[in-house]
Amino acid sequence: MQIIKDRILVIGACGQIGVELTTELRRIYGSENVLASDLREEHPLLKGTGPYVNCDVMNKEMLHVLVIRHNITQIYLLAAILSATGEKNPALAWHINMQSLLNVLEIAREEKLHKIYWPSSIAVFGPTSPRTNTPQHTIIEPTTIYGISKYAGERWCEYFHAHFGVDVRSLRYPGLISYKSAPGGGTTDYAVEIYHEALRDKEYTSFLSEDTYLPMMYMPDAIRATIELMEAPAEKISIRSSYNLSAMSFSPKEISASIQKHIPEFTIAYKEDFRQQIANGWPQSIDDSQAQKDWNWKPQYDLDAMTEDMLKNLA
Ligand code: VAH
Repeated sequence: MQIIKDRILVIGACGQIGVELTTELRRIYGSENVLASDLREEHPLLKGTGPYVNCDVMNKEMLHVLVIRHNITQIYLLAAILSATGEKNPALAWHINMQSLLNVLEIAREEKLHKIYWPSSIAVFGPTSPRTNTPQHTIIEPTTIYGISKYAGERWCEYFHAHFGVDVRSLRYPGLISYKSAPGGGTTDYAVEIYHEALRDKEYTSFLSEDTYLPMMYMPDAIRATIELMEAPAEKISIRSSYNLSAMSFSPKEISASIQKHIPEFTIAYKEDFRQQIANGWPQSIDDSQAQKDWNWKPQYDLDAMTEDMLKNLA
């Protein structure tokens, strides 16, 4: 039997997740088997590490030609407008977040692609969802356009799997923290900015109040979770909308205390902006027992381990 080598297309490869996921996929599958793409020009950390093309995921015909020409068997769709940016242009956020997914799901169906990955977010939950240990199945009434588009996208993923057998898999990422690439206009971006400014200015003004608890995860854990989900046998996957995923929860006050263990003179101030309202509607912690059960999910980084690694790599 001829083993078909997986050939992966990463859409949104220059974003906060895309840069690190593309690098890890190239390490696992071989650089020549992972085609990175984005609207933007190639991220410096990707230059010279494998094939790159400009791709507008909103142009379905062009994307379809790209998939056929490069014998693509898997697509990771990471392009999206995030929560804070989305609230500034709801119609555009809805259009981009939904049409990009529908374009990819249709092509996956037509070309019988092997697997699709599409990220959802804890932003699908709203103020009427239980706020602590938010379950996999519960009341879901998102109040941001980003959350609405991610929830609608989850329903489309489940539909394409049930009706057309598309093997699409998804994770409800918490806020993700990384040092390699900038975050993309989210409400949890404070948890990345704070490390940069702690090192540069020894101070940071948080746009979320000191006791705003949010589910968070260090990028290495998020990348590993994505790969472990995608490599799990199909029969282990019981959730075809999107899996709850969790590692830790912390507040601006707690992350500051963690930083002060390394930079004692660091100080934080608070000046809430419109993103406080978004954060108030999100869970404070997530129950990811279904991911633990189905494909043995287990995080490795807690707040202090993340802080140590972030400050070491940013310094
Ligand atoms: C955002 N970073 O803030 C994203 C994420 C849970 C937050 O979805 O919009």
